[in-house]
Amino acid sequence: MAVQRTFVMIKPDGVKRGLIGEIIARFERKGLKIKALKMKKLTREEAEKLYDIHKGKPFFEELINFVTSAPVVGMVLEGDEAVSVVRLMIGPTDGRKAPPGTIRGDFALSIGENVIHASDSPERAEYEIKVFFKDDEIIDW
Ligand code: YYY
Ligand code: MG
Repeated sequence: MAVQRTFVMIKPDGVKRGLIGEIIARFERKGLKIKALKMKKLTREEAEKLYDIHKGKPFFEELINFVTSAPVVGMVLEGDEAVSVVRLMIGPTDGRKAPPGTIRGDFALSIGENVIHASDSPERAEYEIKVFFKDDEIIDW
């Protein structure tokens, strides 16, 4: 068993559309453990840190403007193979191509406004968790 932590963030479109409960419920029902949970409005600096690997890409400015436009809800989820399990549950980046049953497949019809972010590796998860959470906001239970 490889217990991992991953970072998930409900983006401004998910928050504005009232999908916070629906999305958290899916992760809880799956059996993932919520170790941290926080709503906040990202500063530009935090958003650029979270998405540093995309700096210089054509969609970068639009992405940063979007994720700082309204509050987001971040969480740390823990479980066996949590990184790949959560990526499977959210589906591919483009909501139009994401299969039904995935979060993006069920709720997104766009590539830019695709409801949710999740880390793509355990290393990225640890980096992104540090950008969003202070150490004492992560509960050991
Ligand atoms: O990890 P994931 O969110 O599925 O996709 P990434 O390739 O890491 O891109 C991050 C973020 O950037 C994506 O969720 C939407 C936005 N984006 C975009 O607006 N247009 C693209 N062609 C690619 C990504
Ligand atoms: Mg990504």
